[in-house]
Amino acid sequence: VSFENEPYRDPDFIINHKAPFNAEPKPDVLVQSFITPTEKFYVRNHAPVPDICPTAYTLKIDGLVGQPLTLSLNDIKTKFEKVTITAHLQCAGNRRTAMSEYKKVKGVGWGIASLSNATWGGCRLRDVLLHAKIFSKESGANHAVFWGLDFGCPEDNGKPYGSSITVEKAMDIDGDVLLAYEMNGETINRDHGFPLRVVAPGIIGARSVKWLDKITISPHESESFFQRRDYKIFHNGVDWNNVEKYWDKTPSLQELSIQSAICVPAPNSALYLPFTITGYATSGGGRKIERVDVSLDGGETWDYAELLGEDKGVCTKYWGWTLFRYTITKLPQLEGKDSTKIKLVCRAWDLSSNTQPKDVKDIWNLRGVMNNCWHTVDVTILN
Ligand code: MTE
Ligand code: MO
Repeated sequence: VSFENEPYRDPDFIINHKAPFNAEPKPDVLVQSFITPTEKFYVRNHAPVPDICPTAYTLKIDGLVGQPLTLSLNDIKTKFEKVTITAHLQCAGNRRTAMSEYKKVKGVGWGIASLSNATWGGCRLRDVLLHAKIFSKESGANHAVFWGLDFGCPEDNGKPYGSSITVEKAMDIDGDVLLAYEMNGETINRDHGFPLRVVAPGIIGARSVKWLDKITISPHESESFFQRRDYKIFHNGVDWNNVEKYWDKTPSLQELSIQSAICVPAPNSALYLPFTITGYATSGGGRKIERVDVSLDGGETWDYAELLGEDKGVCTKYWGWTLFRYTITKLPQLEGKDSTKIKLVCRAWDLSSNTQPKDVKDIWNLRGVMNNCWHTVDVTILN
């Protein structure tokens, strides 16, 4: 595979892997706006970026449907109602580096910024599947299986990237799964799936297949490596010698869990009062973030942060992220001293009262996925 025809990228990205390209924005840049500018939106590729001619492009729909379809880009844009939603995408590998620091895991290292928030324009997957006369669940129509056009994924013997979601999610009128051709009001760019990608909000980024080639309605999950082997939380006794035994027994990840992180200040900063903590909070399944707690003493005592922006537009669920802010004006233990070291912590709560686990050791897993433990930042406060 050749990486000679990759698109232009923001020089400010933190590059975690060059080819295939995997990059995240700097944490302070990430929380500068509710909508992430497209050039700052994290990129997670498994192969070279395909260069697709939009006029020759077609989307195929087959499997358990009464009317298999081949649709042009123009068909997608004109035959189906256009909807725009705000949704964040988050890689299941977000915060993997921190999990690996506790005990080594395998996978591309990610800091705290392999998630971003955008507006997406496209048609509903539901409308396309209704047009294709999708069979009932009783006939075995259980999974919507997606294949991309990015041939050359080394993990899967050079096959393109693929994965699947349930038909229940795909057909849920409040599920808001889109076939998106616009991102932040513009034609979606090459890194993010031009000319058409799935946006499956509320579930791990891995299911939002880019450069969408084909949708098959199937009784079974995708056969792809990325559905059957990867993106699973194995229990902590699973290692590289016995993992094969657990591949089929361990469910593939769908909905995201609850997550938050402090993006400003950076770890080990030295700061004067007053200063402001800024971060993000998200949950899976479109569950609203009800509350973010901030601690200045490593989690002994907590206070509520101020929440910013929950613009859910036409959706009934909260697919977008929530930013939070907390300003520290006084610190009693600083009195009479030149400086003091403190441990900042955040943890979010969603409308089901889910909250984040304290320790990474309790959720450690072989692939380093879904690290959502309390996020801590050590800083020094100067007088
Ligand atoms: N789709 C294809 N075709 N190829 C890929 O490598 N990566 C997936 C998903 N869809 C991927 C893909 C993963 S793991 C994530 S987290 C998201 O795309 C990232 O989307 P983004 O690059 O637009 O941020
Ligand atoms: Mo991902």
